[in-house]
Formats: sequence, structure tokens, C-alpha cells
Amino acid sequence: MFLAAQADNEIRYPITMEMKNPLFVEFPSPMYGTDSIGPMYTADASGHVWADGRLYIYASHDLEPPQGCDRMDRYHVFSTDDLVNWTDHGEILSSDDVKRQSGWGIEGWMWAPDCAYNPANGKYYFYFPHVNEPLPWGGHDWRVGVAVSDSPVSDFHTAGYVEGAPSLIDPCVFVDDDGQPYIYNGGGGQCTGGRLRRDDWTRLDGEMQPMQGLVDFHEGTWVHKYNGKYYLSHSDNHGSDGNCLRYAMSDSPLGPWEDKGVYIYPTGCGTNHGSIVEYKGKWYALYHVSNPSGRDELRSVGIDPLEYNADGTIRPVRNWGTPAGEMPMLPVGGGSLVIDAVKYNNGGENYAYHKNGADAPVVADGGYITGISRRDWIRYSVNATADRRYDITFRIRPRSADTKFHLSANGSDITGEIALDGPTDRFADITVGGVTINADVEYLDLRADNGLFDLQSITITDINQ
Ligand code: FUB
Repeated sequence: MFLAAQADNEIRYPITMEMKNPLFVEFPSPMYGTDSIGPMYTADASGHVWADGRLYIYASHDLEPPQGCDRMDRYHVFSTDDLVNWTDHGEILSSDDVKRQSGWGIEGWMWAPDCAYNPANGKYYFYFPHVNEPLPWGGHDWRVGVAVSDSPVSDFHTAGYVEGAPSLIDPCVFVDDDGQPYIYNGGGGQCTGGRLRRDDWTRLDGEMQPMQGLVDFHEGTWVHKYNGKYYLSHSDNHGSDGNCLRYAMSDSPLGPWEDKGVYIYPTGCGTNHGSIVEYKGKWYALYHVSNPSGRDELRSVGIDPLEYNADGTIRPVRNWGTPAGEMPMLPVGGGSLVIDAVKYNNGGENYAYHKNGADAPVVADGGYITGISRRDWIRYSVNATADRRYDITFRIRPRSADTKFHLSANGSDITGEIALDGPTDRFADITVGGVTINADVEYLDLRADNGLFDLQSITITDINQ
């Protein structure tokens, strides 16, 4: 079903399609090691608005079938003028190009990139982390490659790499209002930043230094400026349901930074990596999810509005779908709230909520959700007014042996794994006692970890004295 643009397995670009979150998955993509065409999986989105006013997204490309992130090998650029119609401009660089053009690098291992525009010479600089060679003790010699073009979407030619940049992933370049470019990279808990030369954006001006003051830094650095303040956002090491995106603020582009907390809760994908961009006077957060594929290494970019508070702090991005009706209050004073399973949040217009593929669970005639299996998830928005403890009862029917699931609040596991024996043809009540739900919680996710089951309701009973 992949478009007129594809004939004899040749895909002709650009291709424009109307798309909603999760983005780009309906574009055609060559699959790894074959001539066949599959869905386009993307991650690590860097958003920029260039002089023509369009929003451009430079993303990593997850190739199917994946082998961890080893086979990520080619970059595509996407753009839009209305957040409705999206264009895939095609491949702009591969590891083959890098090897041929500047003689370094191995196959694959092309991770989260960024792009910057230098008005002084009218050139676009594409920065990408790429492995030069595997190291004898099992590590990797990462370089920050640079490719340069007169166009934002094609004809990039590798100009080598940024000599002296630490062997870390995820480069990002921020250009300040005075035209000074800054470069950052980082992974595995280390984040560094420094200046690029104003007269040569492929070279450092001095050494890159560790960024001070970040909390729980994992990877995925992004720097932007809003109302005169600098913001460094990044993924953290949150384990449950994937990484969060956090941010820190500073009066200087190189810190020191003051952590301000989480602005995107885990999306269920193991990694997350985002950027923040102003487009037509509004701010947006880019991030990635793995809902369409159900696999951590086959990701899809999402975009949602981002809002600031009056003091410049960022509100958590509301990328958790549209509630089915009025949002229920969690009970106080010994009361109970019964959430009907079928009253789950839907996808809404702009949200990255999306159930997995053709096997997604469905609403059954008897008023329950049927066919929930590994990596499916069902979401319910709730209002919580205080930190309280609850007994939580799931009316559930396991349809396989070894069914496992857990409940998360704002992307953090609050029940631990609940294991059930099955199969059975009857619904039964399973209660987990003494679960804390905090006042800032806005949504609950029931996440399937194994097996197959049906869900009728979740009852939350206040047990505070
Ligand atoms: O996409 C490969 C790696 O996964 C990126 O470089 C990281 O930020 C994480 O998203």
C-alpha cells in the first residue's frame, strides 16, 4: 500500500503525506539487507525552522529488522508547513557516504543527529555521531561527524569530524543570538559543551567541558533559548516504562545548569530523545515512542505543543491522549472509584497515543477490553488531589498461562509486576494493597508485560486513616 512514489522497489522523493502522531511511520522505507519496503521508523528528532518558515526534522532512522541500534545507518529529513502535511525529502547521508567521502567509520551506528545553519556563508552543517571503529575492550570510538550543504535537505558532503570532541554520542548545536555556535554531546551519564569556531563550524574553539548541575543525565542533549534564558534538555535514567525527558536552565549557554525536573514522562519506549522548537509563534516538543512497532528499537517521532509557566519553567507536555469523558477524581475519605476499562483515553488529534498494530486490544460486547497482550497499554486520565494510599482491584480474565501486567502513574510503575495463572473463562478480582498515588499524577497506564488477558474495571479504594 506504499504510494505511487514507489515502483519496482525504488522510492522516489520527495513524498508528501497527511500524517498525525506518531509521525512518519506511513512513509516507505527500505528494510535492512533486502530490497523490500517497510514502514519508516524514526527517532531522536531535532527540530529547526529555517528561513523559508518550514519546520524541518532531522531524525535517526531505525531500520527493520533491527539489531539493537547497530543497523541505524542512514538519515532522512522531513518537513512541514502546517503540521498536517509532512514531506520526506529522502536520505541525506549514510555510513557508506562517510567512508567514501572522508575515509572513516564502520557500517551502521549513525545515531542522534542535529543540523545548524550559518548565515555568514549560507551553509547547513549536519552533525552526526558515528562509530569510527569498535574498541578492543568492547566499547566504541565515537566521532562527531560533520556534513555540509547549501541545501537543508540534500547534497550533504562529509567534511570530516569535529576533532577534539569527546568520544560521546548525540551532538547538538545551538547558535546564540550573537551568532556564536555552541556544540554539546553526551551519553552514559556524561554531558559536555563548548564553542565552535565562528569562522569554521567544523572545528572547536577551545576544549569542550563537562556541563555542571544536571541531574540524572543520560543522553540526548538539546539546548534552546527562551526569553533570554538557556535551557538544556536531555533524557534521564528512569527505568520504569522508559526514560523521562528533563530540563535545566541557566543564564549562560555553557551553564552551570539548574535542574527543573521532568517535562515529558516516559512514553513506554526504553529510550527517549527530544528537541524543543518555536514554530509560527508556538512552542513544540519533539520526542519518540515505540507504540506502532511495539519494539524499543523501532521508534516513531511525535510532536506536541509545549507551554511555559510565567517564570519560564516548562509544563509537562500533555502527550497522553484525550480522556473518554470527565476526568474522574481519585477518592478520599475511604471512598472508591470504579474506572470502566472501556473508558480509556483515545488518541485525540495531536497526541502520540496509539495502540499497537493489528493485534491491538478491542472493546468487547460485554463492556470490557479483550485481547490485551505483551506491550499493549491502556491509559486513563485521573485527577489526584493529595498523596494518598489505595487498594487497587483489577477485574481481569487471564487467557494464557503466565499473564503479567503492572499499573503506572505518570509513567512510573506503582504496583510492581502482577502475575496471574490462566487460562480461565471467568473474570476475577485481583487486589494490590497499599499503593501510593501522588498528587501530581495525571494519568494511569495499565501495561501488559506478558500473556493475554481481558480487563473489565479498575477499582481504586482510599485506605488512608
Ligand atoms: O538512536 C540511538 C540512540 O538511542 C540515540 O543516540 C540516543 O539518544 C537514544 O535515543
